[in-house]
Amino acid sequence: MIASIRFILLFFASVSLLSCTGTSQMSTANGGPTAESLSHSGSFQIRAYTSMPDAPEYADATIYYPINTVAPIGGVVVAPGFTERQRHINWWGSFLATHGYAVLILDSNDVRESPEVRALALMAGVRTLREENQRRDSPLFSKLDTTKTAIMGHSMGGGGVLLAANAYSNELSAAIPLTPWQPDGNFGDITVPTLIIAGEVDSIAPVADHAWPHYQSLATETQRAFLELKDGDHFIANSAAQTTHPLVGRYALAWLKLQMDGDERYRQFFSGKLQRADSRMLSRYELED
Ligand code: 9J3
Repeated sequence: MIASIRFILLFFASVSLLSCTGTSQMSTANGGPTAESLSHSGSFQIRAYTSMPDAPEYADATIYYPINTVAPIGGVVVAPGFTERQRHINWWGSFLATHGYAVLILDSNDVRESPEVRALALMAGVRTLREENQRRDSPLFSKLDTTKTAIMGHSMGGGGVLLAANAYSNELSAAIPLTPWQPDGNFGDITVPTLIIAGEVDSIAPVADHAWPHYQSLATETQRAFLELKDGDHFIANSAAQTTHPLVGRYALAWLKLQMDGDERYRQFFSGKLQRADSRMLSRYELED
């Protein structure tokens, strides 16, 4: 049973690998990133696997990774929201892997568990990635830069991202809450660069009660950005929301490249002409850098 589930997962991973390479849009002739290249799958071929040591803080997990990278790569851990499973957010796994990251997508132990518990699951995912770099039989053995780790999560998973970053910023490189849900959040202890992605008409985690006060509670010294999609609902960053993937994917990817990898070529996507080109699609945009 377990074996057949794994087979199916790997089968779907290789199907998405084919479609990823098929739609691959790389960069300009001079090799620099473009808004277009960040909005679609990258150039790396990817694989996925599920057989890794268990962590008590979460249930199953899948790690997506690029196979033809040379330099050590950064890692990203992604948590789903209330009642959700990996499949609701796993497009981030294939998308970010094609752009050169190892991505662990996790299932919470209980689909109803609180953001506090999801924060612990995210940090356990961070440890799992670091341990995969040490484990001789892991596909990621010796492939990771374990000083580069980001966390992402949807809704209560995004609340988990904020709580985890508030408590463990020194273990992280970047945080990206996706339409986060967390009442009464004060995240003034976050020092890690944080990009909050929100939806204007989110009725499950209304921006005025969640994402916006979260953003305002961040310290002004913290590198931070707030991206609110015009007419966006609670699910703009989920697997099914394909029309919003190019936009949310581009900002999240550029945030990781800039803030986690320190690649200054990606700063151009957060201000000036390239960012203003998105005005029509955004109901609010803030950047403090
Ligand atoms: O994770 C989420 O989508 C939060 C949804 C929610 O309404 O939580 C209330 C219990």
